[in-house]
Amino acid sequence: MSSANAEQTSLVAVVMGSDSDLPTLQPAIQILEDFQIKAEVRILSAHRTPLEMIDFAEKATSKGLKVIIAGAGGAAHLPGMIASLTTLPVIGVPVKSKSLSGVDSLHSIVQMPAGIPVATVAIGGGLNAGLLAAEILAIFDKNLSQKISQYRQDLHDNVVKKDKRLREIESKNYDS
Ligand code: RP5
Repeated sequence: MSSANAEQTSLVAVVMGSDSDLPTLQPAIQILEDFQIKAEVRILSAHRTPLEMIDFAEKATSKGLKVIIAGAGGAAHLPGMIASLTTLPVIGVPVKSKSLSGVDSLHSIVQMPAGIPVATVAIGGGLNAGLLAAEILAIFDKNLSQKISQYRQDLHDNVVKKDKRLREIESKNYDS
């Protein structure tokens, strides 16, 4: 990270209920870094450290955060509780759980009461959460918007390349 970047205010927070959620959130952290968006990363549990979670959410706007990504598994109350404490957009990431494969996390995060929204991505959807946060910031940042367009172009070109190769060598010889 450059020293200029180190001095920037974090625009996005990536918070998770447990360090066991980190592998799910890491793609969000990485894509934000790739787009040179400074992010604050925290472990804050709605159940184990509720007061720290409240303190974080109540100060989020005043310290300059614009979007919060919150990942949790199981009962997964973290995204919804943070959303109840701030008007910043909250993106919820359901973490795949051991007992119910993350369906519990998904249902918990997505079923918010009217008035307190959480934008919920797929189970394990850390990457899309990071991209969605970048897209929100890009509404007012042309340079960032161009980077996201380039990312989409690269996705497109990659599929076209794979399609070309598949047609050239036939499916039985295709090794993805
Ligand atoms: C949730 O409980 C966390 O978000 C995590 O997904 C789950 C399990 O936590 P650990 O027991 O692995 O710390 O609060």
